Amino acid sequence: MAELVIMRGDITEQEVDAVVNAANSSLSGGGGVDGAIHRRGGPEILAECRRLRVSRYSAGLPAGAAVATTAGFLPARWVIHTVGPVWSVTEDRSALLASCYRESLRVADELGARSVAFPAISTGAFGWPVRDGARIAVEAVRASATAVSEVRFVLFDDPAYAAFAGRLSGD
Ligand code: AR6
Repeated sequence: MAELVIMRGDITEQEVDAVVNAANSSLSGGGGVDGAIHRRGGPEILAECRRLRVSRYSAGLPAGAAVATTAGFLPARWVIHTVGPVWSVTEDRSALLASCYRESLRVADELGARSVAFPAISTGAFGWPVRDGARIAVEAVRASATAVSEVRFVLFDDPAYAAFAGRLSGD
């Protein structure tokens, strides 16, 4: 089973095999993690995303799915783009959020990645409450049969770090 690690930091600075992008279905960039990855990773990531839109994902990458591209100028080798669900008070979309983590690890296994850094998917622009997002993330990773040896959650602020720390310490 993968070792789970948490840290405060910026996902674009991680020296891991793959970093996960909290993307949207268009794969054309955005704010938050997505904006930072494209800004720092350079144009080759977007160029590959555009090719994916023309080939495999003409209707966009669905929520819960994941796909890899080059990492451009980032220290990682690959970016795995996944689309989290938008938080809803009327509908339980937890399975889609869990699927983001599971599918990203499946893609990582296909690539042969051994270390993967995740942000707290959906907990920014998509509005998911961070403590619940942390619970789903940790449960989904722990339940995945993956060859990845290190899963690193890279948290941008104190509330996100505290949520993941609480979850990992077994509450
Ligand atoms: N490194 C690590 N974590 C970060 C970074 C960073 N550089 N920047 C923000 N976070 P978000 P989402 C945290 O909004 O909720 C984009 O426009 C942030 O504090 O990046 O899945 C996409 O194009 C939060 O805890 O992703 C989509 O349209 C977490 O990362 C939409 O936002 C996720 O915040 C996706 O929204």
